[in-house]
This record gives sequence, structure tokens and C-alpha cells, in this order.
Amino acid sequence: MFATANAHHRAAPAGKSLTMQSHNVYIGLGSNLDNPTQQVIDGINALAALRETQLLATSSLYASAPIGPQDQPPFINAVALIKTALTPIALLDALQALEQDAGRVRKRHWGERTLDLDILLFGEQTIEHPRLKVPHPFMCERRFVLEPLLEVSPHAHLPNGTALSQVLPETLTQEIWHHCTLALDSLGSVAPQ
Ligand code: A4P
Ligand code: MG
Repeated sequence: MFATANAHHRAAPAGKSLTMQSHNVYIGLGSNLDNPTQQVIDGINALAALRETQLLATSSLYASAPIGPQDQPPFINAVALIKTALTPIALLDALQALEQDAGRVRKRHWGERTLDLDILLFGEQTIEHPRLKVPHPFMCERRFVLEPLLEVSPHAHLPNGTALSQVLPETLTQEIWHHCTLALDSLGSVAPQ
């Protein structure tokens, strides 16, 4: 229902080449505290600045009611596509450092947070590590993940070959709202359009 043309794709920035083996990775961003729109935009720009990493595309921002405890504010979510030469655990460490930089306090499971950064898909890999499960265990149950991911990559699929477009219809009872599209500004950062 949302135009896939909204997704903002960009060419690799000059001077940031990846020489080692690299993977396309989808990151889910979410926030429902301390100006969530700005938290998610700042999170996307922080992803673009990670070492050995390029930002390839971002979805629009979407608003939705919380899944989990209901006595918390609505969320703003987005999905970013990056290309990274970091290993999965090195990327997780980097994302957790960014969450801390955003002043994250973990109040409760599935509860409110200033910035949540989840690794949704890491190339074609399936990862079962005590600290990291990929594909993200709940991604297929969440419209606020699937809709922005499909905006970025309409043909995206799980490592087992299942097309995410096939899974999306099961989540359509969850309401989400298109919040705003993002555009690259003259400095190469994303900002609301
Ligand atoms: N971890 C395992 N796999 C991954 C992965 N693929 N990506 C581990 C990132 N981390 C992963 O995460 C707990 C641990 O998960 C990490 O230490 C990492 O080693 P957390 O974010 O600290 O804790 P959490 O909040 O208890 O759980 P989780 O699973 O991250 O929560 P979710 O699934 O992110 O859900 N409703 C709306 N509308 N929008 C939202 O964005 N988000 C949540 C949080 C709940 N409801 C929501 C939203
Ligand atoms: Mg998380």
C-alpha cells in the first residue's frame, strides 16, 4: 500500500570503499522516547558513519502502536540497508555502542527505548549465537519491520528462500502509518523530505 519508490537508495560515497568481503545487511531501527523521529534519523546517520560500512538505502519512517506492553508511547520505525565488511558480532557490538550513545536505558523487555537497532538479515546467513539470532526472530511477525524492509527491497527474502512479500499479508491487521520520507541533504546525511 505504500509506494516502493519512496525508499531512498544512494550510490556509495566517494572515498569509502570496502576492500574486504562485505555483506548487505538490513537494520531495523525503532524509538519511542525523546523525539523518536530524530532518534531514528540520527541512528541512520550513525550507521552511515560506521567503519567499514556504507549506507545503501533507507526506508521512510513509519509510526505504529507498541507491540508488547501497551502503556508506552507509539513507536517510529525504519529499515536501513547497509553494506558492511564487519563480522556479525563486530556489527552487533557497534550497534549496541550506538544504542548506548543514544542514551539507551533498558527498562523492560519489549518496553520503551530511545533507540533500538536490530540486525534483521545479514546477507544470506542464518546465525544462532548466544548473543545474535539472524534472521531476527520476530521480524516476520511485525508489519513495522516488513513494510519498510519491502519498501527498500521489494524482492527481499529469508535465507531459506521465503519471499518477505509472501509473509507481509499475515501482519496487515497491525496498523502502521507512513510518517515521512527521508532525503539526502547536501552534506550526505538523511533528513525528512
Ligand atoms: N540479539 C539477538 N539477536 C539479535 C539481532 N538479530 N539483532 C540480542 C540485535 N540484537 C539481537 O536485545 C536483547 C539482546 O538481543 C541483545 O543484547 C542482543 O545480544 P534488547 O534490544 O536489548 O532487548 P529487548 O528489548 O528485551 O528485546 P528485543 O528482542 O531487542 O526487542 P525487540 O524485538 O527489538 O522489540 N513495537 C513497535 N510498534 N515498534 C517497535 O520497534 N520494538 C520492541 C522491541 C517492542 N515493541 C515494538 C517495537
Ligand atoms: Mg533490540
